[in-house]
Amino acid sequence: MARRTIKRRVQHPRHDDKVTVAAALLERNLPALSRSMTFGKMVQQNAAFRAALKDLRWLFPPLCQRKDQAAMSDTERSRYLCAFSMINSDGTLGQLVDTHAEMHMQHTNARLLPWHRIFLYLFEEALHNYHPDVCVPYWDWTKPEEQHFPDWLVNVLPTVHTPTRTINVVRAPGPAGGLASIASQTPNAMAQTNYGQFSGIINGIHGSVHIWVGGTMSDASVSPADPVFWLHHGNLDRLWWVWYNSAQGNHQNPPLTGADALMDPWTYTEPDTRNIASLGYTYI
Ligand SMILES: [Cu+2]
Repeated sequence: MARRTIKRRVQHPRHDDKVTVAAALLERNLPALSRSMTFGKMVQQNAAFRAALKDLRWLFPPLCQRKDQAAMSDTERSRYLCAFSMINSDGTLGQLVDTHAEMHMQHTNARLLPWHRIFLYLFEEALHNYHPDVCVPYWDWTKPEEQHFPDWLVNVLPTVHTPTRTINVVRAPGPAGGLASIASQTPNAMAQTNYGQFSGIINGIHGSVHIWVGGTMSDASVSPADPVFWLHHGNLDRLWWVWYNSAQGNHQNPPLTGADALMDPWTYTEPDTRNIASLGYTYI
């Protein structure tokens, strides 16, 4: 498959150029992205284009605004599902599912949130190849009105071909009361003043929701094949951002050093995960 000439440029970034460095990291970490690229991204990654077009702000996508799934319009939902099925067809989703099935210590209390922040970011970037306006939605199961499986996803049961397997998504959601009782632990997590304690409780809620959804979601070797995986992790990522910026969180970072701070198999590190704006998104 023809690769774009931009590939060569971004492998040798000028270190004074944050946008190019970010683009190089992205290129190295999700090679499938070089298969297609939006015009806006091409311009962003090319210093000469950027300089020439600096007054054309509309060409540069603003921060991705990640929304509550319950607040999405029908159009936004169908564009998310369209982009999801496109990255399923092009093989990117399958690669992400296989990466999640590997052992990267991504479910320990300290690594759960930063590792999955990068995972969601790479997924969102892949969606942008098809719909630059689509962002990862979040499923806010802390709200009583969202304590059931999202209706618009009930009949979305894709078949995902990974490089090694074929996964047919299935589910068996538990009773609404079960989800409410899992979610009732959230205020306790948010009240913690220590990252490890916060993340430990969040990790428990995380796993319980996976099991509540059941089927594909209850098995970490296949769970990202279910489109709701990304909405569930979107909510965890959002809660982390809220806690981090709260008085209790007080901008504490996960206690990770050395190899533990490398978000393998990618080249991102824990400090790369600290600011969601520098990863190009925000929560609304
Ligand atoms: Cu996971």
